[in-house]
Amino acid sequence: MKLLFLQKYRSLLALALTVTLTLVASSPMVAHAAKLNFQAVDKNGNAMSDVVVYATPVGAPLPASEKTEAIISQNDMQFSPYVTAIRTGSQVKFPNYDKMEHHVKSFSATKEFEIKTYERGVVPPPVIFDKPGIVIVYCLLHNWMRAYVLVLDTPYFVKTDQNGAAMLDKLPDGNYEIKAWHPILGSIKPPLSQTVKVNDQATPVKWQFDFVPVPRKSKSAAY
Ligand SMILES: [Cu+2]
Repeated sequence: MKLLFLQKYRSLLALALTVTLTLVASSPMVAHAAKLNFQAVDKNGNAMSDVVVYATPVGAPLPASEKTEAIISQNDMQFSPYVTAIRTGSQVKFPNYDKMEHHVKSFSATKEFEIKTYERGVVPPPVIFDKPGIVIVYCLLHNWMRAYVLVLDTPYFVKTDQNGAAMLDKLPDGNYEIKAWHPILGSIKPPLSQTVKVNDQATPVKWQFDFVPVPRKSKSAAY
């Protein structure tokens, strides 16, 4: 009887075993990791880019810090990218790819620094951001130039694209406090916040801000 059972279902068992092994082989290091999709819109319901969405585990420790590096270059008389999120302790390089000189300066309490006038092709020593918070970066020679650095204790962050969309994956199972920040909020207004239980839901977590972002200042607008 047992033999008959095995013969009958042998192919089915083989298939099940294959599926199981495939799942095991493709599993990440953590027990289970999920992803979350986000959608950010402004007061009128239009997509908002440059929104940093970041997740902090509730009742669970943050993973060990790892040093990362980011680049904010000077291109076409602007900082690029406009918004950068990094983890506390990370360093940022400010290479100048313009024909003009630039003079980079932050007055922010989170990280005050100055890179005095430097020309094309120069990559000054990186700036280390050792405290969480918001840093506004200026160029003292070109008053429209501005970049934002959001320094975060959590490694789980992402920035929305032109469609207002973003995705966080590799999130360990659990509850997260999720926040959404945009440069218009600056360091005065708090970011939007909600608590989410992570699962593989297809429906994005939605954020609606109560303003319409003003366009980024540019050289042409400055004269
Ligand atoms: Cu400049």
